[in-house]
Amino acid sequence: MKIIGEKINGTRSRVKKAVAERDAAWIQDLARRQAQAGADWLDVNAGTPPDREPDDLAWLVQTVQEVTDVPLCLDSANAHALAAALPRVQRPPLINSISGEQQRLQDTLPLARAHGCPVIALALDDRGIPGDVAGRLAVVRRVVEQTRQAGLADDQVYVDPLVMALATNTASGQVALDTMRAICAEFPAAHLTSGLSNVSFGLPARSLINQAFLALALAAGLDTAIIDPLDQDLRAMLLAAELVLGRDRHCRSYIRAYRAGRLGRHSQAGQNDQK
Ligand code: THG
Repeated sequence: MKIIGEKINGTRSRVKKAVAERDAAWIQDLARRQAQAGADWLDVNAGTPPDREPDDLAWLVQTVQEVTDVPLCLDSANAHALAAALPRVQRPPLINSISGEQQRLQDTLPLARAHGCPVIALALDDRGIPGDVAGRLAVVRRVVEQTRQAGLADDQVYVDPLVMALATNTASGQVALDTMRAICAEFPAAHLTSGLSNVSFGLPARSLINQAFLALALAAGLDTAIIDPLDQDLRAMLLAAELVLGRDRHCRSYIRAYRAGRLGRHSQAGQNDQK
């Protein structure tokens, strides 16, 4: 599975402060740590009002690129912010995101095409986020029709079924998982991504919930996720789940992580077992 590092997100109060104060060193440390932890992309989300967002996102892009070569995932619903950021990116970014919202499709899809970027496509439209699988699938069908018309191959599209908090609706995990399976079956060439940590908002011991959801989502076809790459327990679960699903040839990644002491307290237990 590919990892999009979630931590540079202006909805987090510490990040919001760093963006407001143009605290480059603090942002760069967060970028470096996620890159070192193996993130495949770094999400950058300014989280500021629409009038500030173009400047703030452009600043984030430049700041992060000064310390890492990891490509960016430009996280904004605002086409003006994306347009300000895109000329500054050094490597093709992932655009996060388009959706079935008419205006957003009209404004953002041409940007993706002009810059040759893959896009994340959300299962929501002008009427909101459909509550059931059939509704989400119908939205995704319409969006994929548009991405195809714009000349984007399906493997340039990362479909996001949208993961909502379990704390507000205990069916939201199941709806997301069923939507993943349906999308996988209908659009086998498209990628499947998710903001995984959304599922645990408002609940205690969040990492545990994220871990359970990650294992189930991998089985449902998830191949990319927006996660905290610094969460060691989550990373250990990812290695174990991929191994169980037969996606780790010769168990190589799992064993390498074990030898490097990256399986946390479980590696200790393992050593004791062998005595
Ligand atoms: N889909 C897509 N993009 C997305 C989301 C999605 N971008 C934003 C969000 N959802 C994914 N990113 C986050 C980032 C942080 C958290 C959750 C999702 C989060 N942070 C904790 C907090 O702020 O309390 C903990 C942060 C910390 O201290 O590390 O929960 O669904 N396409």
